[in-house]
Amino acid sequence: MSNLYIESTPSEVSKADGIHLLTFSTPNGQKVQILLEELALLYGVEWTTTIINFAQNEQKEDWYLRLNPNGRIPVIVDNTSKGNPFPVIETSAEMLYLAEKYDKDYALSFQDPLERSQMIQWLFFWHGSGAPPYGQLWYFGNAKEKLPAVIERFRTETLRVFGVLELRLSGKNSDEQPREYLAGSGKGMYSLADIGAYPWVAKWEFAGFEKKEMEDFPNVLAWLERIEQREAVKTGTGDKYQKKP
Ligand SMILES: N[C@@H](CCC(=O)N[C@@H](CS)C(=O)NCC(=O)O)C(=O)O
Repeated sequence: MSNLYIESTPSEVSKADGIHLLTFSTPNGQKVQILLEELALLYGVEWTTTIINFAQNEQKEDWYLRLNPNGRIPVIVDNTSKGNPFPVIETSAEMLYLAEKYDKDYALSFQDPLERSQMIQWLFFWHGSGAPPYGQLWYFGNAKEKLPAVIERFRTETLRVFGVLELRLSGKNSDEQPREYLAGSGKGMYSLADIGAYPWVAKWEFAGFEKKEMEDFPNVLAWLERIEQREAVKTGTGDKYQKKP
């Protein structure tokens, strides 16, 4: 047995023999949940899942920190690789890992190096510039102690980032026409770049933004509508990933 697992590791994790996902259905968890559901529909990819108990801070327990020293979800463990089980942390790295392994027809990623670079740019954009202020807005917005200047800072920054997505999708400044998706030539193609940002942006109402504010981003709203209709998106954000009582 590899030293990745210890006595307290749940057996469903240590005994898994394929791809194993450890998640909780937050926007970060949903990125990887959606991608796996897309890969299941496209290629019949199978995996097993452990829903992490946030109420008990399970993601900070010793056994979990062996898989992800950062103590956050999601994590995937690839038990199909040669040698020891291979853990992958950080959502964007997990998505790239899964796409490289399974998306042989480039249905959700790109073969062309420049289009692939665009996909990675927008994936990193959300990972580095979108999720951090949005996550802090979420945290400070729900904190007991209200710090108006802090909330305002992260609120304004999140709106600014929505504006960046709007500029990209509107096609202004770069393309001649609006785009349907963040990466790819012409109108673009649904890819990891969209899956990375979607579950966060889709929660705008929950995060306290108003319809009137969002009307400044018509191309983002149309992009959300386009993506939310996908079967894999419905499953990846749905009941399947709620902890059973
Ligand atoms: N940069 C990380 C962020 C992961 C992250 O922040 N996950 C949150 C849920 S959205 C989490 O595990 N929070 C629990 C905690 O901080 O203890 C990634 O992209 O994987």
